[in-house]
Amino acid sequence: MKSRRKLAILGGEPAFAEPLHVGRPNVGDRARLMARLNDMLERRWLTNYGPYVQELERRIRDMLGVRHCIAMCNATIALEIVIRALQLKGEVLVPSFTFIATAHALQWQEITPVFCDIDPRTHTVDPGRIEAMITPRTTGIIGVHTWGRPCDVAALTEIARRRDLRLIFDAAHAFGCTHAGRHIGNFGDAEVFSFHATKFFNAFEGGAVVTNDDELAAKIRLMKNFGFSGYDKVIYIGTNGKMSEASAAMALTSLESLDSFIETNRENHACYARALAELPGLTLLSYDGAERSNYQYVVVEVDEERAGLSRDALLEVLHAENVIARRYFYPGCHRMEPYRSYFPHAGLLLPETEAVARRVLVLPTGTSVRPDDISMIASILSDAIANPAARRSTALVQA
Ligand code: T4K
Repeated sequence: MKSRRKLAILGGEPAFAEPLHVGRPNVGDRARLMARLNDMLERRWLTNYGPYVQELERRIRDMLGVRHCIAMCNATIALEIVIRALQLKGEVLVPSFTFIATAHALQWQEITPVFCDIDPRTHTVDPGRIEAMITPRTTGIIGVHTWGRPCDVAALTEIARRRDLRLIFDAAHAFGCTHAGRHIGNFGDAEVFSFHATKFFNAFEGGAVVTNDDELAAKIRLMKNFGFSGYDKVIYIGTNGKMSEASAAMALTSLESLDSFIETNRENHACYARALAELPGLTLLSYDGAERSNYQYVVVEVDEERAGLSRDALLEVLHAENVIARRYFYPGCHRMEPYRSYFPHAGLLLPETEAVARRVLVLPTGTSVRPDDISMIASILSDAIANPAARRSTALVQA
């Protein structure tokens, strides 16, 4: 890793000479990765359910204790395929406080995402509000395990059963996490992981569908390969959702470092907790110590009144110091196109989503962030809060 020169905050230069990004990829053992890529080239088997993809699926299945794992090119296509395989149509309930891919995976297939508000304590969809939004056109619910913190799985499962709806979990953030002692991946009709470069466990680009439903798994497996069931036989409409061997090689290499990535994230999170504890108006979201978590997001909620600065002002300060923090998932899917044109008044039913989206600041973590970086980030925040008028401004924050 390149060393970063750190400069005095009060000087003319940013505190970090090189940007410290949210979403910096973790890279496992490079020699192992290169050896795998070399073998792949020797074999001349580059994609279409090659040996690395098969090994990855087997390992994930064993790790999660789930019957089926189908590796995919990314989580967005994986969501689209699951939605299609479950024959969802009409309306599907989904939180607005999520990455836009969750909503787009529905709208792409002309299914209406009906945005449901979140519980402000958990940032996941509020089951208490779901029922009132079910109409005769509703066919399913997509819960999102935001930040890797599980949804209220029991309540959503009960509603889905009673109202005869299909239940999918967008588990893009939740690889390696458990809920009620079981691995995420075992709940609902199916769950979808993302292995994108910015995830703590990455395959360059990638994702996976996991399910305990044999019939659904068989259908998804064919659908991700154009619907081919044999050399010259197509039995479903399908698409190209296949993971490449190069991605699987990266994923297998990441898997070997999974525990150490999680340990680094956990230590970084604890370090942030100590460093931010005394700062007024900043609350670090915690993970349930009784479950296994991947700690891949460091999420801070900013209380503007107590901090004396808004979330966006703090973001500006951080960007000026080369700390590329993010305000996921601002402003909420319902305020992005095409949804804001389709449902211009959706915000009236989403007060908690709107409030949380204004408060959240995501800070850098992962293997490229060290404890002294975290101390520096905390002093930048502390100085900004102590001297709100003296902050350096930047053009990086977009309207
Ligand atoms: N569902 C949920 C709940 C999700 O959060 C996501 C994805 C999905 C579904 C869909 O999964 P995929 O189809 O992507 O598998 C990033 C990721 O691209 C996206 O995968 C992720 N969620 C989302 C939360 O974050 P952006 O628009 O923020 O990407 P970008 O290009 O701004 O990069 C984020 C940061 O990472 C930047 O500060 C730069 C840094 N970065 C990024 C890459 C790619 C690096 O340092 N190196 C890199 O190679 O969406």
